[in-house]
Amino acid sequence: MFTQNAYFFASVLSIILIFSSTISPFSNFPTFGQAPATHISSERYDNIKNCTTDLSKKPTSIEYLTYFNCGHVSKDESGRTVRQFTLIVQENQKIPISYEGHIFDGWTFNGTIPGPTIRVTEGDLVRIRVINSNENTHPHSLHTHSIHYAKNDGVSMGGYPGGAISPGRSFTYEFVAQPYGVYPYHCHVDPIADHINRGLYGMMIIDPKEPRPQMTEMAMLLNGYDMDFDQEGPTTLPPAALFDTSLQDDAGSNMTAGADSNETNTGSNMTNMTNMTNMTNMTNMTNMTHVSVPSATEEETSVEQAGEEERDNEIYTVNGKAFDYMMHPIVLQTGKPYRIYVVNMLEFDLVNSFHVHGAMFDYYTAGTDETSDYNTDIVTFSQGDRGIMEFRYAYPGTYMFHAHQTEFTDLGWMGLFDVRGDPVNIPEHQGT
Ligand SMILES: [Cu+2]
Repeated sequence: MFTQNAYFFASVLSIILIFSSTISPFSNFPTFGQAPATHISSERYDNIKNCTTDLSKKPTSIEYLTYFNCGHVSKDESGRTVRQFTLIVQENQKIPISYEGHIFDGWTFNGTIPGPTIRVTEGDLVRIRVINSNENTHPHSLHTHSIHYAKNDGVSMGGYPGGAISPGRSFTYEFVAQPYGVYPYHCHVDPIADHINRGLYGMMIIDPKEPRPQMTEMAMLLNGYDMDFDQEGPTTLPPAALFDTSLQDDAGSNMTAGADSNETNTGSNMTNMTNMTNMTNMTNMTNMTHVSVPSATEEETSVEQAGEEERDNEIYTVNGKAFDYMMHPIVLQTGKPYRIYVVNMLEFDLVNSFHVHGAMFDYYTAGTDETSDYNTDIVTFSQGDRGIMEFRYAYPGTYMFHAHQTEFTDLGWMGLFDVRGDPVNIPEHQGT
């Protein structure tokens, strides 16, 4: 089974590679950032981008890797390319997120977590119609990162109708795609963390008008699942009374009150540990910088922080399903350049990362520049961070890629590259 799937995926990638090689004239096309002699047509560009012809497909997490939805394409009166997308929000979706039977009670854009990768070109007029299904019980919205009018921002501040679409209603967001880069999109209805955790997010790629150097491309969206929803609900300011300095003499009992009656024993232990750790750190700082030891107020703040840290995930993935690319290694060829668009939509955990074994990659933060920021084998993301990785392998073999947080790796965020071919010499700083 494992071998069959690996070969199946290899054959799919081979087809992509063969297809890519058939458009060889493109290899002589001016490289990204240089002025072209002729302008590429949007049809030809969409071919190069590997745009899907099946816009209604629900890609599996394996297919998601190379599933690029470029919308229904037309031209307006001025000749501008118009791309139209439809995203249908459905709640109560049973999403398999592991090979061990874990089913997530998710909310989806078009039936998958993550939602489809939306791919457009800088300067396109983009229309995204979001339909909130009749049977849903929550309002939803679509917030895309990048530049647009406030009315198309998908937030309710300001009273814009696109900020909260009621069940049974729809709204069409419209903007001119700019600037080029890789972006997250997600629902922005409160409590936002819950609407994100439930699965309402995806990736949007705005390609530059002049294509990037051609190579095989993949999309990888990093996410997690808080499966028990134990912390769902709004996050609010702690009661002001907790921070009333007149109560400092009674700090111990205030802390108990601040911990709330529903604190578990585990929570209390964590709180104590946090306080101890903070005390130790602060004491060290005191020695170095002569700042005062923490006051009772500061300790109470750490109580609240400890409470926040209880919001976390049970499963972590790339493209939605734990260990999927361990079960189905991604077949690569030595010496060939690859590009991965990566977006971190992890909620609750503040930091995620992407580490590649056996190769170095050029990294383009947010994908908004034609020159890479650095060459590395690990990149760290906070929530919503994203970028582009470009790399080649010198030697054949099986290589891991995974979060460098061991916990995330153990809980699903790990995959394999199955690199084939003869060893090749990759110049220093390799890149692509
Ligand atoms: Cu929502």
